[in-house]
Amino acid sequence: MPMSTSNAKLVVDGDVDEPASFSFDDLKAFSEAEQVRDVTRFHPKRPGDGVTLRSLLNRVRPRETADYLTLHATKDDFAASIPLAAVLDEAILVYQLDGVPYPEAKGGSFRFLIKNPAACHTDELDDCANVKFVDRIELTSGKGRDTRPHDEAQHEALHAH
Ligand SMILES: Nc1nc2c(c(=O)[nH]1)N[C@H]1C(S)=C(S)[C@@H](COP(=O)(O)O)O[C@H]1N2
Ligand SMILES: [Mo]
Repeated sequence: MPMSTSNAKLVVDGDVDEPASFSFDDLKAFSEAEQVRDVTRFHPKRPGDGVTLRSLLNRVRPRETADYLTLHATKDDFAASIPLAAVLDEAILVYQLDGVPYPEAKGGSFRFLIKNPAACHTDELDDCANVKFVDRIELTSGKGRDTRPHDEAQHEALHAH
């Protein structure tokens, strides 16, 4: 009997040659070189394991025109759109904790994680772009949808609920 299963899928599409979707089992099967074990090395308070953003993109093959990455979370209608070049070697897709699917309480089934984000609303690559409950990564030509807060008042309001 499996210890835990998840039907959740991550779609990676948009300005790519081979749109694809990935399940927990798919990501678990990525090569060891593509895995990022123990992301507390980058974010002490966020445990788990992931795969590199690059390993996902290698499978969908972004087109030359793709220059932004838009992270969508349908669950709470949150989105962040960030320049692709800047995150290509900085981002991780976290998908498991202790060998089972990443818990929703921590932002699962899938959570985007930038290794070294800027403080909230100070930069395009800020902590607010560490999108929880990501179910779609869309490659775009130009900036896509972005619901991140613009100032401290909006940021406090977001964190209040
Ligand atoms: N889906 C989703 N992801 C999100 C948010 C959100 O409201 N919804 N908030 C963002 C903001 S503003 C911050 S600062 C971080 C907070 O991450 P934490 O809850 O792990 O501390 O998540 C980011 N990811
Ligand atoms: Mo934030």
